[in-house]
Amino acid sequence: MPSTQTYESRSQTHPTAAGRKLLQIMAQKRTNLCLSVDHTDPEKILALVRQLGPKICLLKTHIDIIAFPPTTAASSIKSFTTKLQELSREHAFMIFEDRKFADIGSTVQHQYRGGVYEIASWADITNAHAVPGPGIIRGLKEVADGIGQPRGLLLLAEMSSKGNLGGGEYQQRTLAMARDREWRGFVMGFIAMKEVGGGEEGEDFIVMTPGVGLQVGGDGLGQQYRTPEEVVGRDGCDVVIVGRGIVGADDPVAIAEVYRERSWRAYEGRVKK
Ligand code: BMP
Repeated sequence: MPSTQTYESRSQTHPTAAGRKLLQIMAQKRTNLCLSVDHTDPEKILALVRQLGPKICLLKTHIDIIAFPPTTAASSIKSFTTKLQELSREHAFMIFEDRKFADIGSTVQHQYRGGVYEIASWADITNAHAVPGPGIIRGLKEVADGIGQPRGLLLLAEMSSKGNLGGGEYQQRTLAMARDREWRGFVMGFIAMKEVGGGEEGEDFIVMTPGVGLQVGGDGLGQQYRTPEEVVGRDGCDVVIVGRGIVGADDPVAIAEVYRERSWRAYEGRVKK
């Protein structure tokens, strides 16, 4: 059964600091919309985020698709991520770098902390595949613990794309990995298509779901879209992730409001049941 607890009440008890903060923002701003700002031009991204900041609880980035000017890449990246952080404070949203880490613990530590992106320094939330086993979580957590700010991790339990290998037994084993007490304050939830877990005492995984459109459909490359009502109301997901449905629209602000409103109403319907 989809969770009928409100975001507000979950924000008091969620086992991770990042989760408590996110749920609080969602309740205060009345939004469960995450903007996936899948654009390659850094200036366009900043302009969109300035416009859409008030409507979202979370901004999802793919830092490695952005075309930073090559000669000044490092300083451009730093100034870009600093501006995103300023906007996140101004408009009260969190930042989720959709990095999908998938390597051994030692390698992901470098990828999370270092390189040109220094993801751990600016992204409140990131995600990882469970394929490598628990060492990936341990590695990421060690980096997160050294940051001094709330940092949360989502595990990919299943994907929105057709034919993905997640779900089923893979998801059960990912859930078992997430439940380990060692990272209770770090693993905040899942990328999944419906509610996950909740069967154990004090457990509360935030489920974020991509593949959301205003109607059911696809993109010709495997992406599958469901509506906010299906995702939040019927299947008990918490955060709706929308990319091209907003970024590619003629009027992103108006469309973002439609997504926000429909996703929020679906949530209200769910918690009132
Ligand atoms: P769009 O709404 O334009 O289809 O974009 C979905 C976004 O969510 C993309 O950034 C994609 O990388 C991400 N995503 C997804 O579509 N399915 C998943 O299972 C996991 C994702 O992170």
